[in-house]
Amino acid sequence: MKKFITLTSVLFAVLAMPAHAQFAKPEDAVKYRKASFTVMGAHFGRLGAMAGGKAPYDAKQAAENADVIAAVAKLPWAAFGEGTDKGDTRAKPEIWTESAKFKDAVDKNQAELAKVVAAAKTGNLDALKAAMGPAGASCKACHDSFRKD
Ligand code: ASC
Repeated sequence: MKKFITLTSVLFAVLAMPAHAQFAKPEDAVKYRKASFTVMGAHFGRLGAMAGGKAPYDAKQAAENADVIAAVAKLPWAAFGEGTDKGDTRAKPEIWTESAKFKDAVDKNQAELAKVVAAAKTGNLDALKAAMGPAGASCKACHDSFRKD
């Protein structure tokens, strides 16, 4: 029982840690979020190619790209913790000085990407096309406000 209580308190302590504590160093968080944006962009781009007629529409591939986006789109946001505004990053200071606005932009992006994921899984190209525009716009809105050129 005592061991259980100890284990439980360790688990709660870990869950309660600020996000940045999940990374040994701020540079690791920066690398991690950039890597996750790269993966997200690659798979969003593949869906974009299909939606835009630059690649043949393949419902199975669309669903597979959507699965990757569903998993990866959640990842970068925990990697904007304290001390991660420096180094090899295009993150603008506004991410931290206007954090409510940043959170809104992130929430909007998550919501639009969830629609893309759902649309990609319908097997219907028109549904995918309809979801891609607003999702791309929500990527761009965040880049315009919170990413250096
Ligand atoms: C992409 C990608 C982005 C978005 C953005 C939309 O394919 O990598 O970051 O679309 O360019 O405006």
